[in-house]
Amino acid sequence: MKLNPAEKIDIEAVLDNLENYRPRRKGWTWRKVVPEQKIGDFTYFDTSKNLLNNVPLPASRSFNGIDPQPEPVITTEIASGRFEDDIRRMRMAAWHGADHLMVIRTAGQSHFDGLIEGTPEGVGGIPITRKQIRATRKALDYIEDEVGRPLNFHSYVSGVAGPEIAVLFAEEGVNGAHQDPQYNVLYRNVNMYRSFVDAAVAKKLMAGVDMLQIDGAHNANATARKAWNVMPELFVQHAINSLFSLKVGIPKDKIALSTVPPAAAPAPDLRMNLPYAVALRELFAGFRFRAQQNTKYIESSVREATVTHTMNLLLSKLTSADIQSTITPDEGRNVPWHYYNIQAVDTAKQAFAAMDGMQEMIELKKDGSLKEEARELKERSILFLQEIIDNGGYFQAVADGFFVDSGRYPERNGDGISREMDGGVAASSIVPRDDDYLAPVCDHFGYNNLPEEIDKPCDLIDGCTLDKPEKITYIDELDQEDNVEKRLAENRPYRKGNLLKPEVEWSADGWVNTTLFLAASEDVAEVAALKIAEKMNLKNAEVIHKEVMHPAEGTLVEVKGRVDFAIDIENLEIPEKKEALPDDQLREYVDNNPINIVAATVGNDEHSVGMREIIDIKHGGIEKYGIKVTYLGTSVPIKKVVDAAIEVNADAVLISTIITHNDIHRTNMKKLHDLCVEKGIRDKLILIAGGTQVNNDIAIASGMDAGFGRGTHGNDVATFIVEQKKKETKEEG
Ligand code: Z97
Repeated sequence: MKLNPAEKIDIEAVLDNLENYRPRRKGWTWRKVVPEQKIGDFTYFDTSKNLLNNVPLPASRSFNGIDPQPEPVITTEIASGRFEDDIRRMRMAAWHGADHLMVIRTAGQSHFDGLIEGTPEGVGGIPITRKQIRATRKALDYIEDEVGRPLNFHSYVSGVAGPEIAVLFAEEGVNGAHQDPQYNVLYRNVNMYRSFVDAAVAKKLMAGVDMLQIDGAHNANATARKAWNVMPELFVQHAINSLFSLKVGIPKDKIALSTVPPAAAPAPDLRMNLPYAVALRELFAGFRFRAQQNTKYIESSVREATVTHTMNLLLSKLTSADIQSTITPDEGRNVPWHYYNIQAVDTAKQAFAAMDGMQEMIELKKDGSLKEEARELKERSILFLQEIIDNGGYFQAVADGFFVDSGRYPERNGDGISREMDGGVAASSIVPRDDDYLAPVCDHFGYNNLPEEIDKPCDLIDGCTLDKPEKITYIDELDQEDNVEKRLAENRPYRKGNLLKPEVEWSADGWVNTTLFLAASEDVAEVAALKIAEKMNLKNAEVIHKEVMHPAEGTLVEVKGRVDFAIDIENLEIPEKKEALPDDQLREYVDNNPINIVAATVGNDEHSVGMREIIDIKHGGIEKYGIKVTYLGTSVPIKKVVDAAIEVNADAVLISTIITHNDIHRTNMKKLHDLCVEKGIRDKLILIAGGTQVNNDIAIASGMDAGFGRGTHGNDVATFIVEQKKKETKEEG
C-alpha cells in the first residue's frame, strides 16, 4: 500500500491480512546526520536528511517553505488508548518531524501478568497486544515511505509479563523499549529479585534484535517531593541499569539514559540543570541520552509547559541529546489532544533550528561554578553507590528506603520508597534451573544445557518464532464485542463518509476546547464558564485551565466539552482557494513589467488602516514587490480617483470602504465602474475594491474586477493584479 498525501490512511486496509504481516526490519535507526548542508537560503551545521513529505513550521512561509530536521531523533508519546487513532496521530507527527513514536497503553502494563490478545478496551485500561503492535508497525512502514525516513516504534517492557512482552516486541519488530528493573521494584512493587531476573531475560531478547533501551530514572524525578534533590540518586539509577544491560549484552550505543532536567523555572532552571546535565554526560560518556521534559512541573498552562520545554531544549543543545523527547501539556490536562503532540514536536524542531551551529559561537566554561557543581554531583553519586555496597548491596538499599528520598544525598529525609525483599508481586516465584534445563530458543539468557554440536539452540526444534515468524500463533480477537472492528464500524461514517465532528482523543468524539476571558474572580469565573458552556450546548463540560489575570479584574478559562452534532461536508460550500504567488515571483514580474496603481479610501470614509495594510511596505503590502502606488488619502471623491488614474496612466485602481450605510460600498464601486466606462478607460484599468463588507462576489456584481474582504494581505492583491496583467499580455499577444 502506498499512502496518498491527499487521503486519510485506510485503517481497514492496515488491518487486512494482518496475520501475514512481517516487520521489514528490526532494530533501532538513527537519523542520517548531514554535517553541513544548504537548505533554502541558509547553511546548516546540525541537521539531518530532509523529509520527502512534511509540514514545515508556520514561519517557514517567509523562508520558501524550508523544514530543517535536527540531528536528534524526535520522540512523541502517543497515548490515545486506541491504536487505530494513534496511527493517524503518528502520521501527523511524522510529517512534522517525529521519528520515535512511543506508545504507552492506558493501563499500567505492569499490572497485567500475561499477554492479552486482540484489541480490547476492557475496563481499567488497554493492554499491549500483538494485534495492535502489528497493525501499528505495518502502518508505520507506509508512513515512513511517505515521509522518507525510518520511524522507530517504541513501547514499554515492564511488570511480571515483561519477558513475554520482550519476546512479542522482538517478534513484531518494535524498535525501542523502556526496560528498567528498578521501575518495577520502586513504582509497581514487583518483587525485587524477580524483577532483576526478568530484566536479564528481557534485555537479552532486546539485544538480540538490536532494540534501543531507555531506562526509568526519569520516574524518580517525577515522583520525589523535591526532584532537584534526587540528582545524585539519578546517576546511581542510571548506573545500575546501564551496567546491568551491558553485562546482559546490550551494546553501549543501544543503551539510552532517560534524563530529565530535575528543576524548572521559577526555580533557577539552568543554574541547577546545567551542572547536572554536564556531569551526567561526563560520567556516562559513550552511552546515549534520551532527553525529556520534566512532567512533574507541567501544569495546565500550554504556554508555561512550552517555555519549560524550550529551556530543556537549550540544555540538550548545550550538552547533548541523541533522542529528544517531547511532552505535551496534556500531562496537566488529562486529555491527549492530537495537536499538542504535534505542537511539541514543532517546538523541538523550531528550537533546534534556531540554535543550529550554536556551539561554533559559545562554549561552556571549563572552570568556575559549573565545573565545581558538576564535580560535586558526581562525588555525591559515587558516595551513594559506595554506601549501597557498604550497606549490603542494592536489594538491602531498596529495603532501607535509599531511593526516591527527597533529601540531597548524603542527607536523607526518610521519605524514600521502601520495598521488602521477600514481598511484592510474584515474590518467591523464582525457580532455579535444573541441571538438564534446556530452552531451544534464540536470545535466551543464562544457563542452557545445549548439546555441543548445535549451531543455534532453535535448530533443535527447526527454528523458533524469532527465526520463523510463521511459527507465531496469531490470534485475531478474543472478544467478539470489545474489539477494533466494532469501534471502526461505529465511526466509519465519520472516517469514510461525509460526516465530520470535532475530535480530540478518538475519531469523531465531539470534544472541543473553548477559551473564555471573564471579568470576574477565579472562583466566579470557573463556575460561570461552566454555565456558559452549558448555554453553548457543550456536554460534559469541564474546566481544563484557568489563569488569574488579576484577582478582581478577570480570569482566563479554558473549557472542554462535547458537541453532539455532526456536519455533512457534502452540504458545505467550499470557496475556490486562491493561492498567492510566491514573493520572489511577484517581485520578478514587477521588475520586468512595472506596475503603477492609484489607491484611495472613497466616499466619506476616514478609515485608512485597511488600505494602508494592503499597500504599505512595512506591513508586507504591495509596495514591497516594487508596485508603484499613488495614494490619494481618505474620503476621496470617485471622480478624483479616476482623474488621478488617467494622470499617472495607472494599471489598476484600489478603492476601500470601511464604514458603510445604505449600501454605500456598492454605490461607490458602481460609480467607479461607470465613470471609467464613461471616460473610455475601463478596459485599460483593473478595478479592485476592499473593505469589511466587501467580498469578491459583491465586488464583481458591482462592476469591479475583484473584491477583497477581511484577512486579505498585500500578496493576495498583488497576485490578482499580476495575474490580470499576464492575462492581458496573453490576450494582446
Ligand atoms: C516516558 N513520560 O518517559 P506501566 N518502564 C519504565 C517506565 O518509565 C514506564 C513504564 C515501564 C514517560 C512515560 C512513565 N513511564 C510514562 C522504565 C512508564 C510503563 O505500563 O505503567 O506498567 O509501565 O516514557
